[in-house]
Amino acid sequence: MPTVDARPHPYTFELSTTALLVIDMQRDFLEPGGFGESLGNDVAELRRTIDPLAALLTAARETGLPVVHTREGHLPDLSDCPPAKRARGAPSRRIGDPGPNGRILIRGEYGHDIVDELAPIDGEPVVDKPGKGAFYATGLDTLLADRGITSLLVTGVTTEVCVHTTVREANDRGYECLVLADCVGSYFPEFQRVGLDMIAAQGGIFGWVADSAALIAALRTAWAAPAPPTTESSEPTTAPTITTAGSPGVPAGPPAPSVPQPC
Ligand code: TIU
Repeated sequence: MPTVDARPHPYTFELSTTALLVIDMQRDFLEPGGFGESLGNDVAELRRTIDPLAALLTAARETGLPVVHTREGHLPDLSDCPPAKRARGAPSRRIGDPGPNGRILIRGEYGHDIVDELAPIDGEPVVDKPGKGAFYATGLDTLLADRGITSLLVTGVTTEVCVHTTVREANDRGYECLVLADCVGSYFPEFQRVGLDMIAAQGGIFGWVADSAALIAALRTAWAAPAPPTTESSEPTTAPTITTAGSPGVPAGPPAPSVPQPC
């Protein structure tokens, strides 16, 4: 089983019961002219998450780890948007207003979709959610249960809003969560630091925190090829490989046995 150097202590998980969760990596939060900027935020604060998350996505896909994406947004008629959510604050553009990337935070608009660098590939579910938490008013819990997933590798934006809400929801539902510090981002550096501290404090009250490099290293170790055969056989392996940016791939080993881990 992979073990990741994490805080408050190492995180051990089963490959067969773990998924990578990518929360709300949408243009509306990461690019100018969207919801995040309309709230007065500097979107550049979030964009540093894109490269490490792209590398982690590559590793997850090559190891066969399930990947689930989420998007925050609302129906075009705003029937799933609480009036209080739309009315709050003094944004330059409110939810549903027209912007350079289409209507703000509305499903189907260009700004609502995931940034090109992290675009879902065939077979990866995309969960549309009207709230901050990914479990609220979605089928995420059922989707994960159907796949036997009990452990979540959590990434996305923003750390203190949708990531935190989702980790708290997941924790109450019995999921183990490892949050990847360099793959989650906040518009506020102090919220990034404190948000991560709050997850790992008190013995991991909500979960664990690690860097993506540690996770990728653990995945590579878990999937490393078994020792070469001592016979004369020199059959080339056809196993998939795990690669990280700038490093060669390593042959993958067999998947871990499918033993559900306790919640
Ligand atoms: N405003 C803010 O920090 N975040 C959100 O509104 N949504 C998510 O975090 N996805």
